[in-house]
Amino acid sequence: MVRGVSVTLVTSLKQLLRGQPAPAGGRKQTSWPGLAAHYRSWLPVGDNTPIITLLEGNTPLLRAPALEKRIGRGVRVFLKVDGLNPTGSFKDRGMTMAISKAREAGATAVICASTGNTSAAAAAYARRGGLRAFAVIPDGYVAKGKLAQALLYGAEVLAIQGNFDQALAITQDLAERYPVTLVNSINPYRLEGQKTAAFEVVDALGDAPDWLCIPMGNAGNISAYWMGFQEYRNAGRSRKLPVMYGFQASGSAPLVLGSPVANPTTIATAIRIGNPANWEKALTVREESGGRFRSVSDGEILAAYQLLAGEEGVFCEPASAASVAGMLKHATEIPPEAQVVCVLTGNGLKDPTTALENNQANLHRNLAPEPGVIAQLMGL
Ligand code: AN7
Repeated sequence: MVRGVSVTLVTSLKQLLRGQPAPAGGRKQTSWPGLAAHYRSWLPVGDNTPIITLLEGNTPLLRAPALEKRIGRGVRVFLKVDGLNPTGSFKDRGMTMAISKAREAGATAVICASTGNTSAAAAAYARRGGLRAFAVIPDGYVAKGKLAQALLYGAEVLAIQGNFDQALAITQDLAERYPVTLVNSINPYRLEGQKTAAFEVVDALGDAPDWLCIPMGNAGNISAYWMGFQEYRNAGRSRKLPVMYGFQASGSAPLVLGSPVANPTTIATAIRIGNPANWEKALTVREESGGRFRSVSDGEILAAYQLLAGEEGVFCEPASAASVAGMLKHATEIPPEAQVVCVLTGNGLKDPTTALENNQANLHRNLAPEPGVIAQLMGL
C-alpha cells in the first residue's frame, strides 16, 4: 500500500513539474493521452493550444530476432514500428502539432505537397480540428491506400502531372499568397512533434541506441530524431547519442550524391524525392552524429520488405524497408554488441499494389470448392 501511494505521488509530482494537472482523485493515469499531452513540457504547447489528437505516438519498439541472426556478433536490432500510428505513418506525430498550432493561430485551411503519407495525416488531423485540407500530389505516384485515406478524410486532392518536388514548389507558392497554412516538414511544428519518436526510443531502451537507421525523403524525420536525441541527452535522460544512418533509394538519392535529382525514380514512392526540403539540416545531422548517408537499390528494398513480413511478421511499406535494407547492406560496419534501431515509418497496408506484385507466396485461384482439391495443393 505504502509503495502504491508513493508511486502515485511521484507520478503526480512529475506531472506537476511538467505543468500537467494530476489525474482526478490522484490516480495514476494508465491510458496513453497522445504525444502532445505526454511530452507536453518538451513541446511548444501552451494553455491556449487546442490539442488536436488521434492519440498518436507510443508505438512499439520491437526486437527483431531474424535480423539479429543475420547480423550476428551480439548486435541487438529493434524496429520502431511507427506504421502503427492512427493514419499508419510517423507523419501523425508531426501533424498533431502542426494542426494544433494552426488552429491556435486561427487558421481555417492547411495545404501540403505529398508523396502520400503527409496528405493522409494532414487530412485526418485537419478534419478532426475542423479545418479544410488541400493536398497537392504527383499523379499516379501515390500508393492506393494513402490516396484512399486522403479522400475519405475529406481532403481536396490536387494531382499534378509532375513529381513531388514540383508539387512542393507549387504548395509553398500558394501558402505564401493565400490564407492556407503549409504543413509540410518546413513547418517547424512538424519536426517538434516528430522528435517524440526519439524520446520514446530512449524511454524504452533506457539510453539512446548506438545506431539509428532511417529512410530519407525530405529528411525531416532524421532531423527530428536528432533533435529529440539531443534534447534528451542535454536534459540528462540519456548518456549517449546515436550514429545516424540515413538511407535513400538509389534512383532518388540526392543526399547521397550531393546534388538534386531532376527525375527521381523508385518503387518506394514515399521517398521518390529529388530535392529534399531539409537538405541543410540533414547535412548537420550527418556531421554532428558522425553518420553516413547511403543508397539502397529497389531490389534491396524489396528484399528487406519481404524479409520483415515473412520472418519478423512486420508489414511495413517499401520506403520504410529502406532502413533495414541499409542496415543489412552495411552490417559489417556495426560494432559488436551494438544496439541498432531501424525506423519503420509507414504501414504495409498503405501500398497493397507493391505487396501483391512482390511476394514469394502462391495465390491459387479459381479452385473448385472441394476439400480434396485444396488438400492436394496444401501438399500435406
Ligand atoms: C513511409 O508523405 O514526404 O525524410 O509527402 O512517407 O521526413 O521526408 C513522406 C516521406 C519515409 C521520408 N518513410 O521522410 C510525404 C513524404 C515514409 C514516408 C519518408 C516518408 P522524410
